[in-house]
Amino acid sequence: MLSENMQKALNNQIRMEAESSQIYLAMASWAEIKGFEGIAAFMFKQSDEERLHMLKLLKYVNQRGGEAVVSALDEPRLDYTSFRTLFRQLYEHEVKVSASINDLVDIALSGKDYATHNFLQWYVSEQIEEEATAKVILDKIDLIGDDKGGLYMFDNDMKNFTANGHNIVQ
Ligand code: OFO
Repeated sequence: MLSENMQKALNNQIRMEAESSQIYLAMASWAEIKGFEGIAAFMFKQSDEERLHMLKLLKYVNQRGGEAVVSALDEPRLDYTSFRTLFRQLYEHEVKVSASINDLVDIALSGKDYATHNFLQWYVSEQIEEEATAKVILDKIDLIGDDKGGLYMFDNDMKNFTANGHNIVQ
């Protein structure tokens, strides 16, 4: 059985993952409108993954005798000035998610909830990967700047990257 405290924290994370999915979806739609198919494909896929992160948590809460909450979400407020600003926000968002997962681990440990601690290890590893991916992409886009040719090639790279799975981080 989950403690009240743990359940509340997990429910907050459910909301955070759902909002992550919305953020990626908004970014995907923007990139699609701009004609950047590769970036859009990457963002659509990330959005789906975040939804799965949300579902995994929701099912865990219910499975442990708790009650998962499906709450209203904030509309993503993003700065679409450039791809650089977009990817910077993405990276910063993932860093925020990692901090939130770490807080959950803390709560699990201090409440001696070893089952939840064990469950959360999947998220800890996932966040290492997601943060690293976002950082590599951000570094690449920082190099390209606003060069149109560079962006076109980057979009193509993203297309292959999404089609071949996540192996941009070596
Ligand atoms: Fe990328 O955030 Fe989920 O875990």
